Amino acid sequence: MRDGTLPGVSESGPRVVCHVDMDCFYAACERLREPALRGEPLVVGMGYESGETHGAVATASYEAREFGVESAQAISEALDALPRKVEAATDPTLDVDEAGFYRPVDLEFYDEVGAEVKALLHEEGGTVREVSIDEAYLDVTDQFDWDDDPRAFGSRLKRRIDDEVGVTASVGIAPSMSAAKVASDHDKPDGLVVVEPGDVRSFLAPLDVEEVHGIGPVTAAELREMGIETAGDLAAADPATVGDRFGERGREVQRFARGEDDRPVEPKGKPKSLSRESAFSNPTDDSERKRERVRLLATDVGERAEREGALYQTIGIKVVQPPFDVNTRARSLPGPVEDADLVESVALDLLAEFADDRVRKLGVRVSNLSFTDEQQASLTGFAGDQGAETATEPIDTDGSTGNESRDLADGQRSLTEFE
Ligand code: DCP
Ligand code: MG
Repeated sequence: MRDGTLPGVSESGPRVVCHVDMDCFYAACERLREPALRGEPLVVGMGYESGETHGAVATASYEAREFGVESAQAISEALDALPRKVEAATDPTLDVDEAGFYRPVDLEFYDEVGAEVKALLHEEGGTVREVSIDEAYLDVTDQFDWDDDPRAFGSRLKRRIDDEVGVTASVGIAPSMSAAKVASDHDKPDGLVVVEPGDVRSFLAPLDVEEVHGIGPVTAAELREMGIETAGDLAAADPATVGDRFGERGREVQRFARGEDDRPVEPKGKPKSLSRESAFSNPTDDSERKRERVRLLATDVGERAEREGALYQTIGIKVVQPPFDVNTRARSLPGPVEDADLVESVALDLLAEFADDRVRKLGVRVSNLSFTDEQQASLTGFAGDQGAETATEPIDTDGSTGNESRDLADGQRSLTEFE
């Protein structure tokens, strides 16, 4: 950056960065092949099977969210809030209008739909950073500048996604990645929020600090304890205090809160590890519940590795005991494998040590990756960006560790270092 240049402003003027995030993505995909589900409360469950009560909510349509159903909830809990239509139809104590539809996750199909959206973004000619199955950044500075009509560009992009793929996206357009990300989330679903270069800080200022890119619920709670409730409070806080408490990443999110973010939109490299974590709504020492959760996580990680063409030589787990005691265990294999059953059995084996312990959160990870198909690996990111937290690393932003992790618990993703 040249002296006297505003952050996010290159020699050619402020960048035009779009963040695209699909609305209730898995549910939108289900509606694509089953149009009767449109407008209905719809829950997509991971580890869920038709008619059963096990598994966890991957996503819920906005209609289902009105009943209090949310990502990472146990399906049994979701069913209490929103019974199945079929059951409501035969049970006189239930109201069919207050019931919904449940479908199991079909990642392969969602991946295809996600890839269609990404292909369309690539066609726009800018630089695309694919972040997850339903999310990407697009830098169109070379195609477009702020004197053109960014809102018209965003509308056209949304219309294309809707017409050509059949799902709705929320789009944020701003001069930086972090501001574009907040903008796309600001008016979901079907949102289009444009934040002009001079307006970033004032746009962010009134927002809850948790909405700042890279801040998850745990950090937000800590910040609130320090009297920092809004992005504006964080922007105005003493950088030394923030730095002492949260380290370099704390300073980075403070810069985001100030609208300072020079990170270029770069195409995504290959991950170094793949992981998934999930918190219990209440800590549990029930060994079968823990095993069941690890099975779900292992299946998900195994499937993702398969889709990304990743072989792994290390399988690990993470066990968080209340309040924030993070334990990791890993086992190395003699050579690289792609074997989802092995991920499950090794993960369960590693979990045995914690069979009697109270546990708040569990994670499964494969690492030491090699790729069978490099092309595919870079095209189909499932998880990735930022947000989720661990006690050891209270603030997480999309850095360059290359460790992709999805947090089933709080619906955010992270590049959390596992060890
Ligand atoms: N997902 C998941 N578990 C979570 C969060 C998400 O399996 N804890 C899956 C299902 C989502 C998809 O990832 O459809 C995309 O995640 P988002 O956080 O973008 O959530 P949605 O697209 O479902 O909803 P929104 O409209 O809020 O973006
Ligand atoms: Mg989404």
